[in-house]
Amino acid sequence: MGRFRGRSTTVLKPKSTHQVSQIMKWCYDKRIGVVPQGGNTGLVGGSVPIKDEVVLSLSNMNNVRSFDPVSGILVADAGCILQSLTDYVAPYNHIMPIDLGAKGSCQIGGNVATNAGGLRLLRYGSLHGTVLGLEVVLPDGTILDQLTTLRKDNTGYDLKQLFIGAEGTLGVITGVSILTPPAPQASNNVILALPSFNNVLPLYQTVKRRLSEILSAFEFIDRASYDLAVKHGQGRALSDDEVAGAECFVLIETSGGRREHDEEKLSDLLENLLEADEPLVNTGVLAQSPAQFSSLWALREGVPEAVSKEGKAYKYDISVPLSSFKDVVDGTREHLRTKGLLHDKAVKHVLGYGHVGDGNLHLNIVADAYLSEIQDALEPYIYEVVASHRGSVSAEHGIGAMKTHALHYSKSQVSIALMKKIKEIFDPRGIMNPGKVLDND
Ligand code: 2HG
Ligand code: ZN
Repeated sequence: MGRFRGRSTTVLKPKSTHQVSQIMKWCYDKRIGVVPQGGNTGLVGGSVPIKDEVVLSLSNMNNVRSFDPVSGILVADAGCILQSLTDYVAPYNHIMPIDLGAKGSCQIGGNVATNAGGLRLLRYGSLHGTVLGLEVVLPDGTILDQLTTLRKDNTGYDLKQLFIGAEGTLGVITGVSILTPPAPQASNNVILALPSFNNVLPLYQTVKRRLSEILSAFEFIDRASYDLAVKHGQGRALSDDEVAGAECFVLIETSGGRREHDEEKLSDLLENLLEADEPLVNTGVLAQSPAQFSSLWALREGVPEAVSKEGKAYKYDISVPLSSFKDVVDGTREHLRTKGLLHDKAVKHVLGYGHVGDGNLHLNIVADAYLSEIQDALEPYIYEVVASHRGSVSAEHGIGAMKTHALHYSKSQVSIALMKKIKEIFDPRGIMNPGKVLDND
């Protein structure tokens, strides 16, 4: 993101849990701040030292420890790259329960530490459900071995949940045990062009009903996001004629057990949508080959990349009721316009896209440069809008360094006080990823 900077002089790259433990013990004794770092692909500055902390990179811990093809349980070092784990389990006909655009460089430990959501959450649920066990090095060097491979373990407090989404503020995740689902026998996708945002919700209802168990993703891309993705070469799904009159797009993926059955369901759906008296969609393009399947996904996954190529991005990753997605995006654009900030030298685009199925909207404001006027116009404006919907200021990217001041919009004072007590128990010297998630005060 290029938004967060510190003055770290040292990066340590341990090769074993024992070495991580020795490093943490040393830093604990000397009260040295430590920032655990995975693939460094986060969007909220969670893996960036903001003062003079030591960076503890997990990159050299990248071995699979075990895989059981019967249960699908994978145990891996935290530094394993997500794509390499996907490749590892593929010959056994399994997939990772998580998939995201950063798969080629993000690491499983970072995924778990940030409770990354991604594109498969609709189908496989969050990491709070699929992670079975963790190995964590605590700030004083103690190794907490909870690397169980049991599907069921109901013996008291489930401590591992505290580290999932703690963004490295309670300890360093060094190993992960995770349940991988069987690979679907058939996957397909379709992109639909919609004349109006108002059709997204009825479409979602129809699609859920008609595709039922084979629906695995339902992603939303507004027109501005689509145009930007195409402009920056992130795939071209539809012809000019097909996109004419489209206010937004929806990408649907199916994953099921029998190709003919799934394809029949998907083409029936498409036929039904296009032939309805008042069609919810203008047009739809069904992937006809694995290459087309990938290029439809590339269009959706490529939106953040297109945003980075276009300018400096202010990213808000929020949960609000589905019905308000468009109002939030349009409202932000209007707000910036009334502040006189919507022009070529300030804000160039306001985009909305994201995981409709999860109620998660990515609101990206693309500007020419990071400017304090823009920042002040966006915050607390956006957080107040989110709070008015009782939404979340971070649906999937986390709090990191970016949103510590905004935590209270989504968490009550009672919750924050308890979080601080938990932090104090695990990290009494405040050396674990200081200044992230919770304010230092
Ligand atoms: C996505 O869904 C990611 O593409 C990134 O969560 C979203 O960059 C963003 O705002
Ligand atoms: Zn996302």
